[in-house]
Amino acid sequence: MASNYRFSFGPWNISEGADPFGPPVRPTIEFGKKLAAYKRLGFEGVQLHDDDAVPNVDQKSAAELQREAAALKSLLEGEGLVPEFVAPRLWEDPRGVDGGYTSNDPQARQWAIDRTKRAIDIAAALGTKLMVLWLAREGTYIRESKNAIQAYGWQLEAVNALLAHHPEIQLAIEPKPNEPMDQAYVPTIGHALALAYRSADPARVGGLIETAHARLAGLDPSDEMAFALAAGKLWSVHLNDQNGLKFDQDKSFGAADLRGAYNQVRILELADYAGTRRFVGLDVKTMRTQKADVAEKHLANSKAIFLRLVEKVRSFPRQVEQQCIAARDYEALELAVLEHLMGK
Ligand code: GLO
Ligand code: MG
Repeated sequence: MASNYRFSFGPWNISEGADPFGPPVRPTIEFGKKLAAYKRLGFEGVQLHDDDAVPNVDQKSAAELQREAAALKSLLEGEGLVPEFVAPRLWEDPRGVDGGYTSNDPQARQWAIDRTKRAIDIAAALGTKLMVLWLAREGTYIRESKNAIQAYGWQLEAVNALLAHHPEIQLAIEPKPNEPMDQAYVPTIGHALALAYRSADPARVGGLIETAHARLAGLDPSDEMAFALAAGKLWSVHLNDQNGLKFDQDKSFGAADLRGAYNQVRILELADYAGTRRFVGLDVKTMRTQKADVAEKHLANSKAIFLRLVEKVRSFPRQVEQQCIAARDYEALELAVLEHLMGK
């Protein structure tokens, strides 16, 4: 039944390999060609930035947004694909240089809200209710540059304005503690859900947990997921991996910490996440060294590892778990887990 899971990724997960120290190393693959990869790799869900769905969002009229989003909707339907969510890409626009919703510049704040409303219109035209807010530049490089109390207020105002814009839109906040900013205002799912509960409609604000982001916050991704799951607010995941505290690596799922990956799968299994029909998103990055003709392996491998780990979770001997817990013999439980993972 492992095939119950639905998988998704975004077009940015097939990339040219540029990094802050060097140019692209692989040719650009046009969006239409990327769509073919979804089927080939067994993915059903397409995660979209607003400008992945409709290029040059800011320059388009409302009618153009509708028309282009409707065209994409038919294209996806024709391919048997489902748009999972739309995310406003505020961080690439010069107006969002110092944040959008929390910029000190009132014009920039207004632009950020207006741009996100356009992204909501795109989501509605595509037929998805889910919007992901990765609050990339909502934070500071130096603490003295903003009034953080005021910034939290502005963030709440923005969330409420977005909820008011469309009665059905659901906002999944994707926390990340740093990068590009030194310090982000919503570093963990706890911060995200506090914002949700303070909003005008808490039922429509939840979260998306990314493995690497939790690790960068020094937290365990499966516990972050559990916190959201306990509140019925884990609306998507970005599974990947992270080798310690450094830049956001987006490594293939399980590549750095297999046991941590096992525990993320375990928590999703305990919550019957597959039964919710929500997607398992893989926000993984191709290694820069990977040649163009084998540059999709990070997606294929991450999905394969996920499914192998589903089998591992399901085949773990329950009576051993119960006996060890009853005896409070966690050393024995730990060995049993390690042996199970090693295939004994
Ligand atoms: C970057 C984020 C990014 C978002 C995506 C959707 O660190 O993980 O990939 O998930 O832009 O908003
Ligand atoms: Mg992500």
